[in-house]
Amino acid sequence: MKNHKPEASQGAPASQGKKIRLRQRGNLTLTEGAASRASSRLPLIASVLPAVVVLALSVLGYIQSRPNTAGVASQGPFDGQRAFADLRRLVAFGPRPSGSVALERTREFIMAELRAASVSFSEDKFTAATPMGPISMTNIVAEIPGASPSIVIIGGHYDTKRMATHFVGANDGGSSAAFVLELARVLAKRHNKVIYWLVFFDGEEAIRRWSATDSLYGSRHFAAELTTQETKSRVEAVIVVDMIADAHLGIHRETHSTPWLNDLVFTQARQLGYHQYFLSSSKTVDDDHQPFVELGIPAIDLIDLNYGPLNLYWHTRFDTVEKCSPRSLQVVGTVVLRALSVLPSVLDTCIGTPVRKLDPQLRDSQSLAPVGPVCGLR
Ligand code: 1BN
Ligand code: ZN
Repeated sequence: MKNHKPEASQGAPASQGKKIRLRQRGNLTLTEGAASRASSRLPLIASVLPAVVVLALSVLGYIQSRPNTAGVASQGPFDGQRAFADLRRLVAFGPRPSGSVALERTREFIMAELRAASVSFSEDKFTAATPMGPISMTNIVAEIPGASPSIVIIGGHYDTKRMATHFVGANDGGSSAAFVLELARVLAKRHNKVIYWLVFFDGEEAIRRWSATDSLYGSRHFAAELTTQETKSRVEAVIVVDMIADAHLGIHRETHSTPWLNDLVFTQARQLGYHQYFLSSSKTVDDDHQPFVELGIPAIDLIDLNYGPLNLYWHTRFDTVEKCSPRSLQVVGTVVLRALSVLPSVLDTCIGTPVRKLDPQLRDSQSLAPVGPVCGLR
């Protein structure tokens, strides 16, 4: 009788078992031997799968974190290269946690630069109650005169996170301080419609673990002091920058930030053609703007929350100068300066001086915030 062997089994050694048909998919037929070989590979596949997934995510993360501001042309008075030179000098002080000698040296550097730019400033010293006990902290508050009594605050932190590793915070702590310093130089050379306070916040970082009481020491102290002063009612807006030198820049709309300020800044960015750096999606984070939001003062946080492949450079020893770019500082500087130039007219048109003068309580209400269509911002 003719032997009708399944094709798949032809030529297979007899030791590989009975040639019975086990599974057939299309033209493919598996023998018992082939099935057992396949099932013996399962543990192997299971063991390499996580590595493959990690590799794929890393490649994806790497692709998404490649520098994207390289082609940005220098424009306007904000000098990204000069800010970047400051960032390098800040990093050269090494790790700069609150209360450290390195942060004291950093403060001296910032104050010397402010003096050189003929910007007057004061030191706002306080003792923070932290999980490591009391720590002396100092906000630096520079003031640039303006024609009206209104005040606009631009701030960022200059401390770096206390870490077991050598963490120099080029982006996280370096970029914000360098940015505020460069902005002070630019604004000091102008005749301004409003008063600017440029604030270098100490103690943004948690001493142990981020919580409502272990974080934002400098901005919480500053905001608390502000409530006791007549000046509070004159603070029209607060712009906070954080981690804005990432060579792959991507700033989301931060959801605790005041909506009309987000609209204002992101509209200016869009008009400059910076959609790829100022993104349309949102993220939420607590940062130095939060204490002002809680006081009812319009505030925005411009922060890049994706730093390196899978955010690997954030709060690690990889947060170094090479991961940062002068072009990214340039982009944010140009956008912020444009936003500042339209801000006084937006405040006059949309909130209106008479309302503020009549009822300061009303002024603090978010309902009196400018709304996009009224102000032509959308
Ligand atoms: C920003 C820089 N932050 C800390 N260093 C604030 C933050 C808190 C960012 C939690 C992400 C998560
Ligand atoms: Zn940080």
